Amino acid sequence: MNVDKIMNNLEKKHPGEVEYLQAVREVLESIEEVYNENPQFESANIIERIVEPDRVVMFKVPWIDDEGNVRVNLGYRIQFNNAIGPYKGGLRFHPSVNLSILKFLGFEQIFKNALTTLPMGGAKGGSDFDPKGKSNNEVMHFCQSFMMELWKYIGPETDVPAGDIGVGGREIGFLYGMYKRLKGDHTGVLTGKGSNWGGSLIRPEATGYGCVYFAKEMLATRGESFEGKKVAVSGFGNVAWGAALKATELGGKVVTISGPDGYIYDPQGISGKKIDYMLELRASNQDIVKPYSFVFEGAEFHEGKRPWEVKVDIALPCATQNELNGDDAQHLVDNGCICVCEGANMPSTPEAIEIFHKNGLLFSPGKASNAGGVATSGLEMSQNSMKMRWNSPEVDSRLHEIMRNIHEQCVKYGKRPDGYVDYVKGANIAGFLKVANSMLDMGVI
Ligand code: NDP
Ligand code: 2IT
Repeated sequence: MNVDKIMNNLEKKHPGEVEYLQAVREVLESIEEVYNENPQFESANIIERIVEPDRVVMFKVPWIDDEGNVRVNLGYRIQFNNAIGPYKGGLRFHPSVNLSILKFLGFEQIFKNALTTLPMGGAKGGSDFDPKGKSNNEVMHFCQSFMMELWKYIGPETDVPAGDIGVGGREIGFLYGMYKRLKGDHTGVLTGKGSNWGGSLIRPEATGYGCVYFAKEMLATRGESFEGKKVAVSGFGNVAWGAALKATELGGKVVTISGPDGYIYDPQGISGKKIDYMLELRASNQDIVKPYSFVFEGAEFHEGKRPWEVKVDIALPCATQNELNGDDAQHLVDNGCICVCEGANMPSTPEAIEIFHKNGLLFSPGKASNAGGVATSGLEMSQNSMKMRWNSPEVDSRLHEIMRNIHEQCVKYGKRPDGYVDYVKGANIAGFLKVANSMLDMGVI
């Protein structure tokens, strides 16, 4: 495999799709060796078939705001690969959403979902709709209009969307309501549903919990744990919230959260009602963390900065892609950080990852350590199919087991002769082999 040649061709076909090209390059570099050792992949042209989505659905979403103005947003669903199961992945509502970002997320989702051990293919979707400052009614009207188009392409055995940035329980409710009305079915077509109408317990917590369970496994390989460790978390949304809860429960002290406006440093630790307050901040639709510093004494707000300058033992980036660059990584290393475990998708830039690897940090890519969210979505699908409901301990223990299993797969394929585990390589190889071998089994389709 000639990675540069493949990337040059891809760049010609998809110029300027920076995030998508970044995600593809990382996977290709990781799997190069395994790919070359298995000529059957080359003869079936697996690479060209895996880097392009099966299909991209793009549509316009007209809706009317509270002042009576007609607004138009773009809607997308990228069905990337369904070799191992129905298409599965979240919907993101954020003004930055474009084809490149959704293709990178859909591509990552293929390998992430393969790692979960559950039968789910990869997909992603969303819109450039900005929930910031919108009323409940506006969000509802937008979601309803979005679903009026999307419902034609999804189904419990075809494609099962869920939440991501800007899409939480409220939005899933509005989307599901419209699907149910159009189709007349009460099925497991979306995950992250309310627990009264088919949602799984623990799904809201699952991504953050899973990320911390994964970090716990990594730390254990060096005889370490969360007990007494200082933890930097970025973001203040669904994933950051779950990660803060579980890291605190395991004895860690979470000292930061962040938003697009800057970060909060709370030296006393973000625990108990301060974590509950994160939910209020998120629900305010205001896109800022600054108010935290007015509510809790002793907390500092650092405008326009990222939390990676704080001295911590463990970093959990849980906000968005490319939010931790080479300089940030060097700060963490200089401050003695031992573990960086990604809760978001691709938050670390390639330069940052190189610095973590060079300095021997425990580093895990999102596709391994944030897989707990989609894994629990998979458990929601199982419960829906069985028309059953598991209790919280049952779901949590399955989630924990899945995260342990993903960690094992990463160690199996990522352990170097000197004992250092390259979790990026491990995750990419394990995910790739499962999907590529499945594609071989089914012929050229
Ligand atoms: P939320 O919408 O609940 O929260 C996202 C957080 O990131 C918010 O605090 C958001 O603020 C902030 N944010 C968004 N853009 C920026 C930016 N440019 N700079 C700094 N902060 C920013 O989303 P989630 O918690 O669900 O998602 C967070 C990350 O986790 C994403 O990368 C997502 O893909 C990933 N993920 C989510 C899963 C899930 O189950 N929800 C599963 C696996 C991964 P605001 O929105 O107000 O701008
Ligand atoms: O990035 C992700 O894995 C998610 N946003 C969750 C997807 C899902 O289908 O639960």
